[in-house]
Amino acid sequence: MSDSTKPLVGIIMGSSSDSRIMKGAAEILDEFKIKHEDQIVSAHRTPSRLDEYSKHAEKMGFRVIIAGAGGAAHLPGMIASHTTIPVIGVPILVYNDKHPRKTETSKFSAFGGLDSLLSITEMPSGSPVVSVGINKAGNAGIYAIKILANEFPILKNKLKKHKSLQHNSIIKESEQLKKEGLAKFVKKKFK
Ligand code: RP5
Repeated sequence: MSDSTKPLVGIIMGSSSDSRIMKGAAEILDEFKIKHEDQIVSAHRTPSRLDEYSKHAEKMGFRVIIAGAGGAAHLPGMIASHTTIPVIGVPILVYNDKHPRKTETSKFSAFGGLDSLLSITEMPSGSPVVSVGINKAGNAGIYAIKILANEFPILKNKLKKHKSLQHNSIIKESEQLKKEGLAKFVKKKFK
């Protein structure tokens, strides 16, 4: 890539609670050796940072922003409304579990992440945000690489290799299943 010292992707999340999910995006970008900068930007706790971060992202020359948030999940949409950089939203299911008084019922969002998914995808006309599935930060990483591949053709080959590895691993599993039979395969694989 043209300048490997500069991050091409900005990863942001609403809270440290989201970091265990958002690391999925970082892992795939690392695998493809794509530099990213990671920050916490809370749309409701640090609202002034929305504008600041958007300006920072443009100054840094990020090509894509991956933004994860749980609950009302306004971070991806708010960032998208501040910048022309494409934003990929990651709706997050884990909710509030870093708080000391958490209970099993307060740990997860009341709507199982659907609240965040709808909040991200239902941005009003004129300020679009794309979204991956709930907690699918890795997919956001792959999608970001696909966007970058338009500019950096070397990534197209890497993505093709990634696809062929997926293909081969399924073929291998299928051969194992065929050889062992379903009952034995399940017992061994999911013990
Ligand atoms: C959202 O609220 C964050 O994105 C997070 O998913 C959720 C809970 O945050 P904490 O209260 O754990 O910081 O803004």
